[in-house]
Amino acid sequence: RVAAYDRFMEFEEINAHVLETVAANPDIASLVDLGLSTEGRELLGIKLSNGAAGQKSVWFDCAIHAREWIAPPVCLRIIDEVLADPALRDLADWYILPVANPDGYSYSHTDERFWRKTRRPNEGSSCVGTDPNRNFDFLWDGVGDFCSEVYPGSSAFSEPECGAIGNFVSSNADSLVLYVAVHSYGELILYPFGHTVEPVPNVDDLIAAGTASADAIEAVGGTRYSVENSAAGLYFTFGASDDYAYGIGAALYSYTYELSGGGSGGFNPPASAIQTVVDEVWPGLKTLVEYSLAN
Ligand code: 0X9
Ligand code: ZN
Repeated sequence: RVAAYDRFMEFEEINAHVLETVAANPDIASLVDLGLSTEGRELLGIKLSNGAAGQKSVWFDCAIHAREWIAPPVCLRIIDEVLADPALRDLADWYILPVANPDGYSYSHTDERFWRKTRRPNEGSSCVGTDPNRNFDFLWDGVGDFCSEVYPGSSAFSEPECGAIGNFVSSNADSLVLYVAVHSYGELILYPFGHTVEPVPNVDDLIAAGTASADAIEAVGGTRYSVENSAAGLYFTFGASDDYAYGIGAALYSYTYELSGGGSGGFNPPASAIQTVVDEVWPGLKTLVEYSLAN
């Protein structure tokens, strides 16, 4: 069963697709059950591997921000490509989590299209949810308003969705080379850190890999992604997933991809944009994997 790229799939359909993919490709694919979201939805990742021991690994998650619907198709495209090409599986073991915030993603389909956060209630407030991309246990910033779109949560990893990813990343630190969080929007390839513009030790490699990736994207249809330090290119943040993966020393290559925007406000591209976005971003991600494993 091939993923749909002509419409935005709902959460249940994406998980069913993951399960069917694993069932249909038992020699290549296995389920990575990361546990449950606050509302009890399954966090189902997929591992694609040639089965050899001691392989390096790469990780991709999509839609940790609920409203960023253009992201899951990119994760599904990665799965399609890696299933079809044994050479990619010889490069590394691939781990892909298509919907990192399933409660929020579902809510953005049923109730509020532009919902960003998780759906865990905040005690003593009518404002629901935590920004999962401020909830990771790296320089977590404990100050914040429940009602803010970037509320960091009651503690680091208060959100089970973030704890699940964090646990995977920290327990696979030995093999993990590359961490990528796929977001929208802005056509940006962001590298650590979000809390400082001070260059990290391997900043030259991070920029070189990001630039090679941007070149590969541009070669498809002319869209130019810009490669930037998160704090310089965007704004200052604490507790983001990419900074966690880099900051704890798990992934030497760690990025946030901000895909193309669309619709009013940028978070609402039409379904007709999906195919173009996945077609241009896949070569960029493949290039990133190749570069990070070779250097
Ligand atoms: O603010 C975010 O969490 C991300 N942008 S978004 O518009 N998708 O919300 C950017 C995160 C970039 N990474 C770090 N700042 N560490
Ligand atoms: Zn986002």
